[in-house]
Amino acid sequence: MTTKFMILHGPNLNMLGKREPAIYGGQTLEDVNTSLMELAAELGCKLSIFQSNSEGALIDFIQSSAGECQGILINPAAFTHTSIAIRDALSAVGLPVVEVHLSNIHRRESFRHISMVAPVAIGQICGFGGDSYLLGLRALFNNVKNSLN
Ligand code: CA2
Repeated sequence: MTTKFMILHGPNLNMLGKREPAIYGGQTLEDVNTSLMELAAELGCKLSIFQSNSEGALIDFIQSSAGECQGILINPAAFTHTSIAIRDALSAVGLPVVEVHLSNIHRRESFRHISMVAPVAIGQICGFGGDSYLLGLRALFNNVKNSLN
């Protein structure tokens, strides 16, 4: 069976490349998704990609991953810092989770230093722009591959 991962983008990430390039870079979300799909083809895995500005829609998508995929790569965006509901959904599905951020949340405002998701993730990658996602997918892939061995 081909390994499949869920890629989740949280609120406002649909504006990537269109606003605030000094913080989030010039790549659009489509660019990020294209580079993820290229890496997935190289690794030999499948991706299911979803972006929403709505907390409930993100939670529904996370719940739908049970039995459908082997891991979750998520940039919860601002919900990182607020959403116990997203954390609970991730925890409930019991799949390996990698949290990614474009910016280095630890060198920004103090409210961004706290992540509700980090305690239920196997790891967090931040500060590398679109490369955070690619590094995160590699980390998730290796984690799942090694746990199957
Ligand atoms: O650095 C990241 O990836 C963040 O998850 C981005 C979130 C922010 O709230 C987190 O603290 C860190 C914000 C996403 C908003 O994305 C935009 C993209 C372009 C223009 C405006 C917002």
